[in-house]
Order: sequence, then C-alpha cells, then structure tokens
Amino acid sequence: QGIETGVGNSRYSGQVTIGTSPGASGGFVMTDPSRGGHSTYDLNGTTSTKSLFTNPTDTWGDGTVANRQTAAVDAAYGAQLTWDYYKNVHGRNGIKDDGVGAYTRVHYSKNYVNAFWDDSCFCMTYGDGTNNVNPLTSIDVGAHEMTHGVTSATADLIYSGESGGLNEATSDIMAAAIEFWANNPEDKGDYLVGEKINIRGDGSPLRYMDKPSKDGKSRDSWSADLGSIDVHYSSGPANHLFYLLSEGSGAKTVNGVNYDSPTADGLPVTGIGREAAAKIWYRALTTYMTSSTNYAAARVATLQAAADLYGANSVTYMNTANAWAGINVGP
Ligand code: ASN
Ligand code: ZN
Repeated sequence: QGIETGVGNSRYSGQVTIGTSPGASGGFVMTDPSRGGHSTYDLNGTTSTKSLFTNPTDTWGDGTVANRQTAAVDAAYGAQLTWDYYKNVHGRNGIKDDGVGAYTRVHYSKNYVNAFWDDSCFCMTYGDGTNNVNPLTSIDVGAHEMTHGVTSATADLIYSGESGGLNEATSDIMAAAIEFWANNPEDKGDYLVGEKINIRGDGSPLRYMDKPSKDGKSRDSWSADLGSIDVHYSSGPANHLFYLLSEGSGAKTVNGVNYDSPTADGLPVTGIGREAAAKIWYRALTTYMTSSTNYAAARVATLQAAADLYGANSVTYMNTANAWAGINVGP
C-alpha cells in the first residue's frame, strides 16, 4: 500500500486520501511518490497544455465540479486504487511491472464525453462529459483506462476483431474487480460499467456484465460474426463470462444491485467467486494470451490458468469450462 498524505473531496467516491507530495516552492503537488511518481495534471479545457495540480494546503477539491481539483481527486484516486490492486492482489508493480507510474490528465477539451489510455504518452485522459458537469473520472472508468496499459504491456491484444473485444473486456473485468476490492462506501462494487458518470443522461450505466445486451448493442454470447462489430460490443460475451464465473447464472443481488444472468445453452453455471475469477483472468492475460488471441483461445488460456492455480481436476476448473459454455464457447 502507498502512503497517502492528502485529503481529497471527490465527486463520486466521497472523501478519500490521496498520495501527494510537498511542492518545490511550498504547498503541495498531486504527485504520488509511493506509486511510481504518478502525477495528475490539469488540461483546463485544452487538449495538450497541461499543468500539475498544486495547492497551498493538502486538502483538495470540494466534491463539486465547479472546483477544478475535484475531478483530479477522483482520477488520482482511481489510479491509486488500480495501482494498489495490481500490487496487492496480483503482485504486479505498476503497469509494466517495473515500478514506474503513468500520469493522468483531466479536463480534456470541452464537453468531451470519453476517457482514454494512450501508450505513446503512457498516460490516461478524462473529459468532463456533457456540459462539462459529468467528468468521466469514476473508479471503474479509471481502472478500465489504466488496465488498457496493463494489457498493452502483457498480452497486447490487437484492438480489433475478437482480440479487440477481449482487450475491452479485460478493462471492464479488471475495473469491476478493482471496484469490488476498493469497497468504497460511495461506490461499492458492481458488475456495471460507468454507473456513476450518467453518460446517457438517464442514470443508466454504460455497460452491463450480467446481461450485456441490456445496453441494446453488446452481445451476450459468442457467434461467428463477433469479430466484425465494435470492440465495446464484442467485449460483451467475455464480460458475461466473468459475471457467470464469479457469481453463477440466474438471479442474484450483490451490494444492492439486482442481476439476472442467462446462459447461451440454458444450463446453469456455478460461480467460483470474483477473486478467483479475477486471478484466473489475470493469469490468462499475463501468461497465456497473445496479441491475436480470440475467444476460443481465451477459453484455453483461462483453463490453463485455472489448472495452474487450482488444479486440472478441481471444481473451479470445471466451473470455468461451464461458464465458457454459458457464452457459447466450447471445446
Ligand atoms: N473510453 C474508450 C475505451 O477505453 C476509448 C476508446 O474507445 N478506446 O475503450
Ligand atoms: Zn476501453
């Protein structure tokens, strides 16, 4: 765990502690020395002119978007949790496992309704959303973007076709795992993506993992044309796989959210718990998947990972195979 010296008043996660450091000319800067020097910058409505967040005291933001520091607190907190999760749960020391932190930029452009990871700057960037009042800086969005960096540094799944869907799903899967692990009282774990940022204006999340087709576009299970659709929709079956593997099929309530997950073959799936499911996915990603891995190969990769971690004759292994059958990927 890193050292948090700052107090942040975030928009989506309440009051949190964040890693900061003393500024060279007094005050404090949003640079986290205990997590690879990760720094958070203000783009102030531009697309490239960045300044490091500085403050006379070590208390940041006020929970409202009128305060420019608030979105920075959320984004820094998300990056911090993601760093801590990979380190504490998977023994990974930063995105490249070399202890080097990325950096974060907030207030990108104007009315920009997206967030993104970029390998070339080794940084993640967040827009402020529609009318600049819904910054895309929730825990799950931050964890999603930073996980794109981890995927690039490991399997490096090509961002198109089935591998692109698996790349996207890896970001959603690890984001869900991180949100659960963080257990922030204002933003408890769920199998929804972007439920806090009101991206559609009606309070609905961006994506649903129990039944991805609830968004009107994502697929619930594999079919031969999956590689021809947008990667944010071909991620659906793998997101669904992670839900089934974690929680099992059918109706269930977790942290107050109701889910109802169907299977492609109509047969029930028993969940193995989200910690085991995340361990299997992470090991598959970092040990067995390659840039061209497709759904069939991802199944094999996770089964190899399950065999390594739990044994090839384990119930966990069998349930992993059953979960893939539940999204129409079989031997
Ligand atoms: N927010 C999007 C994502 O991380 C940006 C993109 O389309 N790559 O998937
Ligand atoms: Zn993504």
